[in-house]
Amino acid sequence: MSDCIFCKIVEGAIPSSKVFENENVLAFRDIAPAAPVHILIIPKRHLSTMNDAGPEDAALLGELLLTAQKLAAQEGIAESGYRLINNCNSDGGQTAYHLHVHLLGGRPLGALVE
Ligand code: IU
Repeated sequence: MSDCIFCKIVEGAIPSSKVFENENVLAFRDIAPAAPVHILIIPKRHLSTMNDAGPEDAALLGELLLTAQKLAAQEGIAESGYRLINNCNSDGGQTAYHLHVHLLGGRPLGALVE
């Protein structure tokens, strides 16, 4: 999508601190980290929210989670623990409308919801 910042990051038009990339998935460090490790894992193909994923995206959604698992190990937080978050739409706290999974860790994380 032409006005999507994460699509521009995928295209390389906007720089990012990239930690992983393959043909389907990109992962980069969040610009406003909420924890020592804060990585966003996104599909390269534009999906605005979790609501836009269908059965045809099952493998892609699995790849996002398995990428997060791999990056947690790479970042050294697999054993101490981490949290994966997807915020969907306004009540979910979504601000960037390109589907993404947050990988957070490196410190004890507090309550699940405020
Ligand atoms: P949310 O789940 O949509 O609320 O999260 C969006 C995240 O994207 C948020 O943590 C931002 O700091 C982050 N982010 C980014 O890393 N780079 C950007 O250019 C923009 C947002 I815009």
